[in-house]
Amino acid sequence: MMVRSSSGQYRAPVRWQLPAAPRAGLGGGARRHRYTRAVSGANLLPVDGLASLEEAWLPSGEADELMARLVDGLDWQQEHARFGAKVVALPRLTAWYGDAGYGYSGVYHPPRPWPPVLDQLRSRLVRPDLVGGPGGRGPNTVLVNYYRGGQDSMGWHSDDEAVLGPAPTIWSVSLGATRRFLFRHRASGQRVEISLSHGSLLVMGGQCQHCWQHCLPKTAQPVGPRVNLTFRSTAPAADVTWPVTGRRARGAP
Ligand SMILES: O=C(O)CCC(=O)C(=O)O
Repeated sequence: MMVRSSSGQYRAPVRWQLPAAPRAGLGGGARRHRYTRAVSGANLLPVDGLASLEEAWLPSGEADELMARLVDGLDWQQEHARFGAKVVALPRLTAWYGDAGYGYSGVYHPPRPWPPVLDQLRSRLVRPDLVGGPGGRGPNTVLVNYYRGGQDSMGWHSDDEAVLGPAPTIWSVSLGATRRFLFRHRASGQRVEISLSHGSLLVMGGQCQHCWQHCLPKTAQPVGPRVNLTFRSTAPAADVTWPVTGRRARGAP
């Protein structure tokens, strides 16, 4: 397991080895690691993928202002997804912008011009020291999710559509209420739990999307609204040449 350092070199992570306590109910020897603190630059995943978290990526004043602008200014949509014969309203509002389209669970977002505020944010994500940072190629699309309260959520899924490439990098910026975010290893069921707070940046890369799923569970706690932006490097569907592995069931309530 290697992590990219600020000098661009790869090194072994040193801080993710927390005690692994067996938990009842997860089955198959699955284990849960809890992270109470972000470790910038270190890999949060014990195997098969990269994920790094910077808690105060945006200063809180800037994050407050950005949240207010996005909540008021974006063109939020209530999407409906198809799961077999069932059509369900997704438990969140969404907006999509960028140079390519994107589809999942029967939802399709066509390409849409960047609002300047999101284009500026995107340009700040092109940093060689971010885990999974793509030698110069930054994000060209963003999916924005608006969670109005604790009952809004995102179900288990991976961002592994062919248009995201064989080793997708996902840059995830969170604003507003702090929420739990879980990873689950597809083969072993092992889980990793983190908290995504106001102004944080989570970067997922390497084989993370192929070997792990992730979700944002509902909570019974009274929590305020939250906006999450997942910036992606998305190829036009016509340009996709790698094998399609995508298995998608995002957002089931
Ligand atoms: O809101 C989040 O933190 C998760 C978003 C997510 O998983 C996605 O958009 O694919």
